[in-house]
Amino acid sequence: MSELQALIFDVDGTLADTERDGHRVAFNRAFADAGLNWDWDVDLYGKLLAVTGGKERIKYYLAEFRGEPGALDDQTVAKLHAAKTEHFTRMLAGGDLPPRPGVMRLLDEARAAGIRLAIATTTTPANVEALLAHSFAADAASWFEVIAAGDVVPAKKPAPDIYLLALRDLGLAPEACIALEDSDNGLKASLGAGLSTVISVNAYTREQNFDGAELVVDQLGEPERPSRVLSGGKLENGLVDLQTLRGIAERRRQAS
Ligand code: XBP
Ligand code: MG
Repeated sequence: MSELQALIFDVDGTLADTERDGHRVAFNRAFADAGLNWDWDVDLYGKLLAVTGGKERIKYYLAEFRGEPGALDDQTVAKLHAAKTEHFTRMLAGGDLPPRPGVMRLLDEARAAGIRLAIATTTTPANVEALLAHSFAADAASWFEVIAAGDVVPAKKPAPDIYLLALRDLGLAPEACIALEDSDNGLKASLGAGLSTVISVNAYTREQNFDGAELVVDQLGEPERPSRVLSGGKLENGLVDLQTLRGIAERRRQAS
């Protein structure tokens, strides 16, 4: 089995805290534009996050929270969702959603060390491009060798499909990679693809079940703001860094 060669990042909730003040607000703006008096407040949105993918989430809301399954046809849902994407990417262009602590630090360290980078996400590709360009750097998309996003796979997370696609495009076995996630649905997807996984929780995911993760932290850590480990051992210097991640890969190699 090989040593660590690549990191595969989730986007929403992992690279940046995009859900509460980003996607949620964009959905509500799109609903208002369409003349719908739906309001996804912070609590309700937490419940709606049980389903990944914006179009799927709208349908879930109709079925489970309004008792109107199928009230909007697929084309109408897709149009509503496209308007939401417009709002979301415009918000990102305003620079409103910064990277989570430790993310830029880890990306910089990985790039300097020649560790390959990939993305495996449920979100629409335009959202990933906008987030990387506006919240990271103009050329940040080029840091990632593979960006697997959105509707390119038949089943979204918690299905493993998007991670399997990223692995295929990287040409790597899961043992050579580590996934970085923030949610139970994301963890199910990465574990399903055979990937060791590090979780950085956020306000929406803190209470979820992360059995099977190698490490669960509150955030990836900066020198002036160390990570707090919630489960999975301790960190030498308060940072989820390459040393931490190589250690996880090495332990797996030895256990095999
Ligand atoms: C993220 C999602 C996404 C976003 C919205 O899940 O569930 O649906 O909320 O994106 P993950 P779209 O972080 O596990 O990939 O509206 O573009 O689908
Ligand atoms: Mg996520």
